[in-house]
Amino acid sequence: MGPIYYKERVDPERYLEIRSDEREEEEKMVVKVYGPDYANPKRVLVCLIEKGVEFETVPIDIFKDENRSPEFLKLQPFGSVPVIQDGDYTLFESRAIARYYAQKYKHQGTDLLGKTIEETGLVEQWLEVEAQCYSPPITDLIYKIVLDPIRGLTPDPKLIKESEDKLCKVLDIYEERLSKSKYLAGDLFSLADLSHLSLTQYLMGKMRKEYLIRDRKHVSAWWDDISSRPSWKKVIELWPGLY
Ligand SMILES: N[C@@H](CCC(=O)N[C@@H](CS)C(=O)NCC(=O)O)C(=O)O
Repeated sequence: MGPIYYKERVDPERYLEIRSDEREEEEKMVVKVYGPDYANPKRVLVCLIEKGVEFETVPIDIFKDENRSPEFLKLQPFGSVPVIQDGDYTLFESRAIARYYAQKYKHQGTDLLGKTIEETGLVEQWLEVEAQCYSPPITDLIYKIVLDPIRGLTPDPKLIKESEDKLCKVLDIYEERLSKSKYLAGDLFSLADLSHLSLTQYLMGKMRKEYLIRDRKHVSAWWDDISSRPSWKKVIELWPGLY
C-alpha cells in the first residue's frame, strides 16, 4: 500500500481558510511515519491517532531490504522501523516516539500519561514491563511463526514452546494485576495499555494463539476493551500488514 495521509480529526474548513502556499508549508510539517505495515510502527500510529495528531506514512518493505538502503540508514542507523520525521526532528524507537507525542500533546486528545506523578510512575512501570518482559517472548514467537516462514525458514517447535512458556508466565502476572484494576496502570487507559496492542494483535490473528489471552478471564476482558478502541480499529483497517 502507498502512503496514507491521516487527518481525520482536522476540521476541513480550516484548510479552506488558509492560502495554498501556507497550506503547502503546513503539509511539509506533517509528521512522517516510516514502515506502517509492521507491528512496532503501529504503536506509534495508534498513539498519534489517540492524540489527534496528523501524519502521513512512508511504506518500507523490509522483505526487500528497503530498511537497509543508505538513505534509510541515515535516518535509522540500526535499520529498523519505525522512524518519524517531524519537520527537522527525527526520532526512532517506537516507545520513545510514543512517549514523545504523549508528552508533547499532553493536553490534546486522550491523556495517556496520567494526572499525577504517581499515576505517571505506574504508566512508566508497565511500559517497561511491556518492553522488557512481554515484548521479547512475543516477538520471538512472531519471528518463528510468521516472519521466518516468509523468508523460507522452518520454525523449530521446541523453540516455539520455550517462547510460549515464557510468555505464559508474564500473562499470569497480568491476570493477577488485571483482576485488581481495569487497566495496567490503574483506572486509566494509558500508554502502557496502548503499547501492548500491536504485538498482541498477532496472537489473535495469523498466529492462532488467541487461547493465551482467552484462557485468562481478566486479560481477555482487558484485550476486548483496549482492542475495540476506534484508534486501534482504524490502524488495523488502514494498515492490516501481516495480521
Ligand atoms: N525496539 C524497536 C524495534 C523495532 C523493530 O524491531 N522493528 C521491526 C519491524 S516491527 C523491524 O524493523 N525489523 C527489521 C529489522 O530490524 O531488520 C522499536 O520499538 O522501535
